[in-house]
Amino acid sequence: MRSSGPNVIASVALLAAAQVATAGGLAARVGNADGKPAADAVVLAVPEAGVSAPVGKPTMEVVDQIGKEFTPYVKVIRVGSSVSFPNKDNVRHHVYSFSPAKTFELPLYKGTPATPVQFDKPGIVRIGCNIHDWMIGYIYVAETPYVGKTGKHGVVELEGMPPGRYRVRVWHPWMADAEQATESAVEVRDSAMTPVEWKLKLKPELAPRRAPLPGEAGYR
Ligand SMILES: [Cu+2]
Repeated sequence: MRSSGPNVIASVALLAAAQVATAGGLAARVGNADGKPAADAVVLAVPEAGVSAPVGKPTMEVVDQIGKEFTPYVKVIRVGSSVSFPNKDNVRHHVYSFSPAKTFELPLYKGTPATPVQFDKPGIVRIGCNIHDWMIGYIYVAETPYVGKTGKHGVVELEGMPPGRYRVRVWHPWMADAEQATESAVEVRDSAMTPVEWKLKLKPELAPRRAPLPGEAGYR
């Protein structure tokens, strides 16, 4: 009888090589109308027909409350994932959302609520606190595994994308225009980072962050 061992090993090696060779990505740069870097911009790539993307698993995520602010300000999660909202302050918070993508309420609490909140619909969830009006945060529930958030340099890279055509778009909490207006088709190629860039009209946030900085006397 012939052993199948060596053939199996060869197949696995070929498969691994094929996977390495057939991934590309996007190098996204997001700025304001003047081209200054925009942090906290969410960049998404949704595969068009013919691109087989792996189904990502839901994850367990955290949005803290620190210094009477949501941290991070913008959180990106995959649809189906859950978020816990630990309160790291010594005052109580009352976290809520009225957004259609997820309506929920965590009545006044300290510490970590026992049950994380599951986000089962894609969309933008704006979270607030009933006690501290200025506390505003966002959870972007993405329908694609190819998603990321820009850092302070306005840059994010999406990697491990099978080659093909994607609908690519960007969202920012201060964006004046509709998210859908930013969408375009982009071809992702093998072993290459395709550049994409947006200059967004950003209007100032209605409720600017105003928690005291560390070491500063609290204003209330
Ligand atoms: Cu609060």
